[in-house]
Amino acid sequence: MLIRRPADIAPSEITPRELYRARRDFMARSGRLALAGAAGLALPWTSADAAVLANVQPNRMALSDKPTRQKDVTSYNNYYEFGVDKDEPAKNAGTLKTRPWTVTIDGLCNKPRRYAIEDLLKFAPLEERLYRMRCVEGWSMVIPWVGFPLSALLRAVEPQGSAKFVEFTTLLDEKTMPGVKYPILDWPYTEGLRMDEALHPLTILAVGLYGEELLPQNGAPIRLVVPWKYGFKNAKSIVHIRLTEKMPGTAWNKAAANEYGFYSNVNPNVDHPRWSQETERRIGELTKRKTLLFNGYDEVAGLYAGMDLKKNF
Ligand SMILES: Nc1nc2c(c(=O)[nH]1)N[C@H]1C(S)=C(S)[C@@H](COP(=O)(O)O)O[C@H]1N2
Ligand SMILES: [Mo]
Repeated sequence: MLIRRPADIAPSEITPRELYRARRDFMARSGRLALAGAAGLALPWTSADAAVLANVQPNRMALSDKPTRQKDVTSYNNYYEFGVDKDEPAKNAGTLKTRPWTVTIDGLCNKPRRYAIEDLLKFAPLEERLYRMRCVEGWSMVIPWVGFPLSALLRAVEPQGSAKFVEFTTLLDEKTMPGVKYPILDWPYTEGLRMDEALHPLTILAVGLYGEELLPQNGAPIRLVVPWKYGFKNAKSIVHIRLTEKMPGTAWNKAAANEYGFYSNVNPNVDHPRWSQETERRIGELTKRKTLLFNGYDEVAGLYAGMDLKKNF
C-alpha cells in the first residue's frame, strides 16, 4: 500500500485521526496515482477505483471517540475462513481474489441485478463514517469506514411488499480459504437483517477504511457494517444479497442458537452464556469501558420498541 506522511509532523505529536487526515491530504496534494505510478508501486485497485476512494471527504459527524490505530484494525481480525486466531486473517487472507467480483441482489424485488464491484463503488456517493464496533468476545474498536448506505442499493432493486428480511451470503472458496475445511460454521458465512434495520441510515456497505480500500482481512472488496450490533453481524466479502419473507438463518445462529440470536444488538444487560457483555476492552486502551446499549447508537431504539430484548437477543 501507498502510505506517506508529511515529513514535518512528528508521529508522537499527532493522533491517529490527524495522522490519517494528514496522510490523505498529502496524498491528494501530491496526486496519489501519479505518485504510485512514479514509484512503480502496484495499486490493488484499478486507477479509476482508487480515484473514487481518494475523493471521499473525512467524516464531519461528531464522534469524540479516538479512532483505533489502523495497524490494529488491519491486524487484529475475525475472519474464520482464514483462520480462527486474531492474527491469522492478516497473514492468510492475501490469497483472496477481489477482482473480478460481483454481488447479486435478488429475491423479493422487482429489479434483481448482478452488480460488478466497479459499479458498486460508484453506485452512491462514498462517505466516511467513524463507527464504534463491538465484538461479542468483549473487545471494541473505533473505525473510520468508507462506504455507502445499504438502503441506496436496496431501493434500486425495488423491494416488494412481502420482503421483510435481507440475507447476506459471503464468498466460499476452498482453494484460497484454509479455514473452511473445518466445520466450525456451516459455510458459506451468512448473516441477516430485518428490512427496517437494513434500511436504517446507519447501516452501510463498506468498501474502505482509513481512506484506503479494504484489505482482505477486513472483508474486501465489500462488507456489511451495522454499528449497533455485535461484530459478527458485519458479513465480510459479500457475494449475494437476497430479500426474503422469512427470517433467514445466520451462520452463528445455526452453529449455536443459545449463544447467538438473530438480532444480536449490543446490550450490556443481556450476557452471552460465556462472556459478560457489561464491559469491553477498547483495543489500544488499558482500562475497560462500560458497554452501551445499542453500542451507544440510541437512535435505533425505536426499531425495537415493545420487543423483549432478553428474548430477542
Ligand atoms: N465472512 C465472514 N465475515 C465476518 C466474520 C467471519 O469470520 N467471516 N467474522 C465476524 C466477526 S466475529 C467480527 S468481530 C467482524 C470483525 O471485523 P474486522 O476484522 O474488520 O474488525 O467481522 C465479522 N464478519
Ligand atoms: Mo466478533
